[in-house]
Amino acid sequence: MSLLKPIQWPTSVQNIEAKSWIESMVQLCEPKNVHFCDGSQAEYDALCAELVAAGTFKELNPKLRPNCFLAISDPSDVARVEDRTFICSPRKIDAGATNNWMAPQEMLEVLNRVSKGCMKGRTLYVIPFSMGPVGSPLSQIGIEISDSAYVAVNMRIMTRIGEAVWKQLANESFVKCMHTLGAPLKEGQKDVIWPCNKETKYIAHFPEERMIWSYGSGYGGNALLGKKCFALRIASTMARDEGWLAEHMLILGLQSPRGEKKYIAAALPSACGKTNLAMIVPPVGFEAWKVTTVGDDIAWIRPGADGRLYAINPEAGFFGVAPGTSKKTNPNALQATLKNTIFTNVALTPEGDVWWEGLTEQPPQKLTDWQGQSWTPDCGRPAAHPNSRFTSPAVQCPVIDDNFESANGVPLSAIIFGGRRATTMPLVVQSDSWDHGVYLAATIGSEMTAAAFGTLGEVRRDPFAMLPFCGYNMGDYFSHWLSVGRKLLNPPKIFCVNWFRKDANGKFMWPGFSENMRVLKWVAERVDGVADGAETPLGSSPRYADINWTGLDLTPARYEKLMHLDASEWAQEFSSQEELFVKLGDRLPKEFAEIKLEIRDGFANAAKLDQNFSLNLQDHFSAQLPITQ
Ligand code: SAT
Ligand code: MN
Repeated sequence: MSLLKPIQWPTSVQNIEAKSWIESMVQLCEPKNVHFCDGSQAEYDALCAELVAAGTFKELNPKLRPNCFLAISDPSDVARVEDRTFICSPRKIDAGATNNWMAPQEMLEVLNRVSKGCMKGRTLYVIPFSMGPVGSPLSQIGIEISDSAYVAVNMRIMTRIGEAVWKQLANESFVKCMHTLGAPLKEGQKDVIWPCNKETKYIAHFPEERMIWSYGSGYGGNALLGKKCFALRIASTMARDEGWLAEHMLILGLQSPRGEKKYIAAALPSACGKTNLAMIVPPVGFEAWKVTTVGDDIAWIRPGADGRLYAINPEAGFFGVAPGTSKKTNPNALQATLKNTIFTNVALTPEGDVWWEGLTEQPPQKLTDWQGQSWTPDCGRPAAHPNSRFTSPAVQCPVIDDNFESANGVPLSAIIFGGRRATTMPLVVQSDSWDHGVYLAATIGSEMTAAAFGTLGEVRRDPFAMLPFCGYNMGDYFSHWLSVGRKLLNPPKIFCVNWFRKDANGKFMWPGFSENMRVLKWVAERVDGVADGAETPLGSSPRYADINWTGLDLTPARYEKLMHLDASEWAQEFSSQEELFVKLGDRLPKEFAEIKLEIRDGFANAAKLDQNFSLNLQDHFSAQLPITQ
């Protein structure tokens, strides 16, 4: 069936490939209207007003939160759906053992079938966007087609959208980002406030065609396709082909009391505090240090002519986890959410403001919870969904870095990798070399969080914090990291951290948040070669005396526990790492076998010094751990 009304092409839309793709999607999806987004404030305001009229948005009290809205999703559509996420490379092996795969042709057949008429009764929005400053050599362009006005307004905060992008498109290729809620409306059918498809969801990636096709969900990374789908899964394959890196990393600027500034990137899994670390407020005793934010989630990183790595944040906004964000944990993020912000799945106060667990020590006496039910502190339910989010413009962050818009990016001095581990992993360790750092990052594990459907708290391997986001074979990804490092004259130093270690009573041993600054200072000083450390089987770690403890009462005994490498925990850790290695098979870089041996020797040497350690390790290395050659 052809569209009744012909498409009214704005004059700025000239790219032939874009036009024919948009045309074909319009034919397939049969929307009621087609709207080309120009990215203007007037358009944003009009779409928000429509969302309010539809009941999807509630306007918050303009005196408390000017130009802010609250959206409540369907209870079944609250997080990324990893089991419905597919990498459709022509060969299964190129998606690798850590990704779901379907043959491109087969997936296209499915998507074409389910998408026939999928936008009936809805408007199809065409959203041209740039990931990174428009025109920067490090930026990339995408066009998202979506039948969700919620997506259109979120994309305006998260990316740079509008006319300038069409101009740029005249001489650039683009990533096709197709999104539908999969919820067509019949003639006269009343819409629901959060349309989605409860039965069928596909988040499909076609790396060869640089295309994404997302069906059935309206939430976060499933629907805002510039984010995980493009900036990580598709971009990681572009990066592999072109010699750069697309990473799940925050970027921060760290200025020492002497006025020297270093940029540090840090990879941590979803909902493990990247936003908090990116905006960290130095604690008592560190007032002369200054931290600025370049990005809180994604870094695109390229080797520069001077042999260093340069990074941009391809995003323009923060899609941050709300619960736990407070004046104490992240005052800068709170400041960023005071205006022009979209909240999703948080609770509503009687005054028309928002609330979430942790925002204040004392919860309000009465709230409307994220499902629209009335809520009191003793009702036994969380008021906000654990994966509830705020979407805020990055420029509203009071400590946004001067180079946030820099076309050339910022030079990286250090890269930090981390996971959420109650046991096993020490507070911080520095790798001995680039290759050793790649190995440590590749073997990281983390407890699962509410950011994805799955078993909360279960430890899984999350290499580079990229497990759900790597668009190709994870073994090839490790090799790519090794090969990028080999070409760098001046590579960043690599560190691993764990803020989440717990004591025997299940209490966090490290205070985290602003106190992480103590670790950042050590990192910066290691980069300069002025801080000491001790050799451990995993790399160098600060001794108690190497950390500045002004203003924090943390005893040497407690520190010892935070840094301790426990032999039996490591026995388990090694076999869990081995499971990942076995899964990756012969795509695992050959270099890893040698690094593994070195680490084993390190543990064996430590064992010589400690009888207890020795017994377990002997067991472990002789029986449980086959060393892959
Ligand atoms: O929903 S998102 O994928 O954007 C958030 C996250 O998991 O980091
Ligand atoms: Mn993330």
